[in-house]
Amino acid sequence: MSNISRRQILQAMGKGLAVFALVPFVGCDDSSKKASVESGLKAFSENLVLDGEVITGAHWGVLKATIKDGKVISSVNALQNSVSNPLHSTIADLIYTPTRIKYPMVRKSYLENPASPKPELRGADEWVRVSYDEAIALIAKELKATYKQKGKEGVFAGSYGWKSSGNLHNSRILLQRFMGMAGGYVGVTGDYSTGASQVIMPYVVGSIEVYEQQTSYPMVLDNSQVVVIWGADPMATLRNAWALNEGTGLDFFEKLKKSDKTLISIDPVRNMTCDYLGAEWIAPLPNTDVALMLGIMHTMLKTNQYDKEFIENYTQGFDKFSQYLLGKSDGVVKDSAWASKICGISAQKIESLAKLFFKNRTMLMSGWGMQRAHHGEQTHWALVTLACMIGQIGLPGGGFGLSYHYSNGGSPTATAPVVGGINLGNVSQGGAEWLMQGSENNFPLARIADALLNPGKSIQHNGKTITYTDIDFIYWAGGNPLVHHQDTNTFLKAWQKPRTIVVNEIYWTPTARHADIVMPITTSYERNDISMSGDYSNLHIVPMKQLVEKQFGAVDDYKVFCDLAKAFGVYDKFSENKSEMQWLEEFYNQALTQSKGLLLELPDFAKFWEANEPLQFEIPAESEAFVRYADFREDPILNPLGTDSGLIEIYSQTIEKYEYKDCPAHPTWLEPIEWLGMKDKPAEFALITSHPALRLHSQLANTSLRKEYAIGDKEPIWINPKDAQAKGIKTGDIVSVSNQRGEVLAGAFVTDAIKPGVVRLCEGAWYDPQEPGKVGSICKNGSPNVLTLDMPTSALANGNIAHTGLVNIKKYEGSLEPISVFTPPKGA
Ligand SMILES: Nc1nc2c(c(=O)[nH]1)N[C@H]1C(S)=C(S)[C@@H](COP(=O)(O)OP(=O)(O)OC[C@H]3O[C@@H](n4cnc5c(=O)[nH]c(N)nc54)[C@H](O)[C@@H]3O)O[C@H]1N2
Ligand SMILES: Nc1nc2c(c(=O)[nH]1)N[C@H]1C(S)=C(S)[C@@H](COP(=O)(O)OP(=O)(O)OC[C@H]3O[C@@H](n4cnc5c(=O)[nH]c(N)nc54)[C@H](O)[C@@H]3O)O[C@H]1N2
Ligand SMILES: [Mo]
Repeated sequence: MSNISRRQILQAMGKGLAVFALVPFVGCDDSSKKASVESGLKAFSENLVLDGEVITGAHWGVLKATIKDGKVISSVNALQNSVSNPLHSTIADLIYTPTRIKYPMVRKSYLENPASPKPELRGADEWVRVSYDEAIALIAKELKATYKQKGKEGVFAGSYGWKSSGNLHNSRILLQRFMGMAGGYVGVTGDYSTGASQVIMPYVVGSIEVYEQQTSYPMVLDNSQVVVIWGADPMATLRNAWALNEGTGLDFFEKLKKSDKTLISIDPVRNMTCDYLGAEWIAPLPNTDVALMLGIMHTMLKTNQYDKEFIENYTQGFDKFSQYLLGKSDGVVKDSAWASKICGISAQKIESLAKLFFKNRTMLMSGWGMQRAHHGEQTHWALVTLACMIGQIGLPGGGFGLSYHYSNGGSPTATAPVVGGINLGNVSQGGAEWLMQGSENNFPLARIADALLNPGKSIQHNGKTITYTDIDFIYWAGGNPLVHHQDTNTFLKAWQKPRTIVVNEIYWTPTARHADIVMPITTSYERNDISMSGDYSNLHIVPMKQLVEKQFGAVDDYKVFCDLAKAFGVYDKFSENKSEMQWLEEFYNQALTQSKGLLLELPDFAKFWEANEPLQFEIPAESEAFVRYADFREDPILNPLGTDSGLIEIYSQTIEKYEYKDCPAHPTWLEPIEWLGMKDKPAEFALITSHPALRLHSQLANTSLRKEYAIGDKEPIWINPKDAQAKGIKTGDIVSVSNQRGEVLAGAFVTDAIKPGVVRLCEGAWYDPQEPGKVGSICKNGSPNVLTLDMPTSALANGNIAHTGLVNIKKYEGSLEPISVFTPPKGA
């Protein structure tokens, strides 16, 4: 790897290509062929490598693919990381899997009569192959019909999802760019990841906090004495990042493991990270962390072991909050004994944590699973308040961090120019004003089923009223809502409401199977792109050269939307008449221009592209020494936070004014709708639906990695030995997991790495109904969202509550049908 500073770059360009046999690209349309000639790029740029190594990238890393006779045979990390990532090996599987969608397909009843397309047959109907041109014409015709009947309020293009990395082939942005130019659309606000936290944090600390640079990993290594990993599993979740993963987070945790710091993991599951670090495992009942934190804070208050100066100078509202802690406002003293009864951790332990945190330089690193829960806003608010009492926010290695486990949030930022990317189009240049209007009916993403089912209904959201529109046309590109959304059976009903559903997909995912029109999309290895590594570090600019020919009839999302744009007369605006390579050159040139101001010498685009190597940038000492909130701590008057008071708000007067019953004005313990401590439990076990270590959500489920975790060809469910014994369940048994919302089959994994009373079934298992198309069918593969609740966290954030919910579990004695979701559906 070449560290791009000054002259080294030119040397780096000389190292190079182990290239080989080349053939011209196929599948580009005429304009792009002409354009690539015009742009004057050399053979490497215009031809595929048939034998050799090519650099590319994905959410899971910067990768080097080995190609033989025009086929990818293996892929490995292209960077030098100390911790390996099993996801790196998946490129060949992803290209050649039999789950690929080969050609444009239309659901039979839809093709027969698009005006009355029998939406109840989605997921059950046969598929009919149509030509690419027919598919484009059909989508265009029906979209125009919907615009005419329902206006832009009838068209949904929120299309949430993790798609593939790459700054041009960004399916969701391409979709919305097209829709904005074609006539407008209803979109969404927020996301599934941090739905609660990103809405409450601006009231508390003045920024969304969850996607921001953390006190750097080096500062933690140098200064923290106690590191608490609170509801996070970074050794699993740092295998992926939003752009290309530079792997620095996993490397950091390896160093942390070797350090002599006190490491604690607070999680109902003894997760991968806890095991890897050999950390102390403290296991609260799911959804009870707020009670645990209140118990710790009450102890600190009572023993007078908290930082009064910090509270005084940097926060506001502690007086009201302390009244609550002491029970003066509600008659309930939040002492360690009270907390212990709720969270299941001994009072003694709670008290010892209070002391440990206060006496040592302590970093509280929190994951997001615990805010993906009923009243999830409270969890991080309570955590920040605890960090305020400890008083180390803004000190090296102290305070709290909400993104150490995600996209390498503690990776220091390099001095790097930033590569451009495709955007929604220029709204200010007239003629596209609907892009602005398109947003007025946006609703919080996780309310999608509610929105589809209840047009005209108004909900409260973050101090505003939002009214759902009557959605009749859905276009999804780059996400898997049939798998990612909570309460699949309610979602299936909602999914029957629109007249038309178009899905751009690479694979026959559950979502593609439940669409009307499916467009076959290329993997990111079948197109040219560019990206950067490091969501926070900007560590590399990475060329993503096409590895292999487009498979079957697969096309790029870009081409689909170019052709739809033609049908709507907005092609010039949409494409700016640029070819793929011209876009990439333009994005790269944005970085090139910036690089001058940074006194960096970058190669021109052609040289960069031909070099087939990531450009790496240097990390300056001041980035290594970054301490979040240091400037605020230094001078809260000169550097106020973006909150109402400029201080950390432990009590929010704005939230008080909203008068939401489910989101009071200071961190509060509120019982979740379903939890282990409730009276009259509707089911016996708490269900946790963590992010899977060997997938990215539902992505990679169709690779050979599945063999490493599937049990009885199903998603594994973790269950404690005590519970397993009581139910007569052994590892390897097929179990039925059910509640009032649905039933799934899963493969039992009996382990003491989970707290008794709790089971874990990871999100992302492909929904595989025993009776396709039937609402309420058993899922043969164990998709956890069949069991989760589709309710908002509160009226403040309306986030999803995927980690809240109870289930029953028993050995399955019925007949077993083979898994079918990895075989293309009938007609395909
Ligand atoms: N129970 C439960 N549910 C959860 C969660 C949980 O913790 N528990 N977590 C939630 C969270 S945080 C998230 S982020 C969501 C994730 O939900 P999603 O982001 O929807 O999940 P993915 O499996 O990444 O889906 C991405 C899809 O895009 C497709 N794709 C990839 N590249 C391209 C491309 O270039 N073009 C097109 N057209 N398609 C492409 C992939 O094949 C895949 O089907 O799930 C949420 N759901
Ligand atoms: N390998 C891999 N990496 C990923 C992803 C993936 O799918 N696979 N997804 C990416 C995305 S989009 C996101 S949003 C992030 C997700 O990152 P997170 O949201 O942090 O991940 P989760 O697995 O949902 O939850 C983390 C931990 O919280 C624990 N937990 C659940 N409920 C509770 C609780 O009530 N209290 C406590 N203390 N702990 C609890 C779980 O057991 C789990 O170990 O990861 C990203 N990275
Ligand atoms: Mo996420």
